[in-house]
Amino acid sequence: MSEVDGSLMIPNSHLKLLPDDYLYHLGYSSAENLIDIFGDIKFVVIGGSIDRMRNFARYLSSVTGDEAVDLTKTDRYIMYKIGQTLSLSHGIGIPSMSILLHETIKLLSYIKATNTVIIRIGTSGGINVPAGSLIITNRSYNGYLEEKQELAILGQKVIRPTKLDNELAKQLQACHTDTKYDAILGGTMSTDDFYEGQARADGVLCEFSESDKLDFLKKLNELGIRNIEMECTFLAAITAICNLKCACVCVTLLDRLKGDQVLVSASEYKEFNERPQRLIAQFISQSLGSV
Ligand code: R2B
Ligand code: URA
Repeated sequence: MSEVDGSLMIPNSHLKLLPDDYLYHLGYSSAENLIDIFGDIKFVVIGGSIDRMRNFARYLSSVTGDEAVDLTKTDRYIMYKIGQTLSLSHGIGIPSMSILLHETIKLLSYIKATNTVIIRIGTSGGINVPAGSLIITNRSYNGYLEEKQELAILGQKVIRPTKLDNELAKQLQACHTDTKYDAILGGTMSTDDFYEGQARADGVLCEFSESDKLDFLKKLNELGIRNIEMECTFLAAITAICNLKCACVCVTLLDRLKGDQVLVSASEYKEFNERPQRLIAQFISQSLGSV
């Protein structure tokens, strides 16, 4: 297997010792004929919310004409198959999303998938951009402003680089046609907390001043960071190791230089959530040659 031929790389040699691998949170086993069910998958689109990913499945189905088939087997994550695309929910934050990614990437390896693209569509807090902007991540930072993903493993800090496919990011940006808002390539900071970790002063705890907060948010701006969310670093790190192309496209719900509270109306929230979906449906249908 090599990077050049688009094969997946799963570095864990222990997996070869398993007679069967039960993907517990997805509810599928390698003992099943996964190729019959998932064999043609080329795109995996993931997002935090169940409703968003169900809506995306239905929307993509309306664009490509492929039926949206509900393949959900557990109460943890939803899974729809729409032709060659899987639409999966991942919950909030890296601990929830990482489980989904481990099991989904193993599933892709069991069907011998090649050249698969994984795209996260989500929401985020913007930095110096109008609410409703689309940010396509080109650099993925953790809360220490490093392009790294950290995890405690066997009592040790394991650090992995975060790397995204900038060609894919540019291809996605080229799919943007709506003139009402911009699709911007920019840095994304991922945090393990929505409140203090994202420099919010409206949580239960807050030990920094308003001016410390603004200094930090301005520092993000100077680094080219355009949004803050809670998953991108792990996505970028694991997909780089496994030789999977990945992208992260998030709509901003507010400009964090102007405040902490997310105050978008229900109708605005719905329309903002549809923005990444429209971009990705356009990209997938273009890639499949169905438009
Ligand atoms: C963006 O929105 C969620 C928190 O509200 C989280 O999943 C994220 O990354
Ligand atoms: N999601 C986040 O993680 N942060 C925000 O500010 C908004 C949505």
